[in-house]
Amino acid sequence: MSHIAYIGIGSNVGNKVHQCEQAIAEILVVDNHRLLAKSSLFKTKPVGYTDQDWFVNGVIKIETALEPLRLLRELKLIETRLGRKQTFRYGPRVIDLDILMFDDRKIRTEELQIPHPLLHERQFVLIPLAEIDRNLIHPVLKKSVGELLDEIKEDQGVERIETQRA
Ligand code: PH2
Ligand code: MG
Ligand code: MG
Repeated sequence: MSHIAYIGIGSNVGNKVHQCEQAIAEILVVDNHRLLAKSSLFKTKPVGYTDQDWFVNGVIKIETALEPLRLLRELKLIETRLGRKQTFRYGPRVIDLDILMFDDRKIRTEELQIPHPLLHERQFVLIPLAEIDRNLIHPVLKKSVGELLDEIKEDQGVERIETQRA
């Protein structure tokens, strides 16, 4: 069985763009993973804990044969390989790989929450996600990514990085 997963990518320590690109490359060498779409990368203001450096964020859409928990474990392995150390919640990270959506599954366990529970509040997720799939429906909120984005009134500080191919 193959599945569709959207993965959020973020970095705010070291060579941020390079680490995001490296993480994408590593995700794609996992068996049976196929890239379906890749957003631009964005320079984004930190959300949650604000006393830290700005982030680079992006989103990819992949086809995967893995079940969500297996995919999560692969992503954790890649985070560790790229040098992520445990800090504090919302704190600085070399790389962060989050499963944003997985088919139209709803999962709420200690280890894994899908859709990502903060996705709808965060322009650094919704803007790249909308670039890929503005009509994607959030299976819990039953609204499209475009609608969720339009509901956020404030500017959270998300700027497309211009030096890349669209
Ligand atoms: N990740 C967080 C907390 N805050 N802010 C931005 N701009 N980008 C992130 O990826 C991010 C964040 C926790 O995962
Ligand atoms: Mg995260
Ligand atoms: Mg994470």
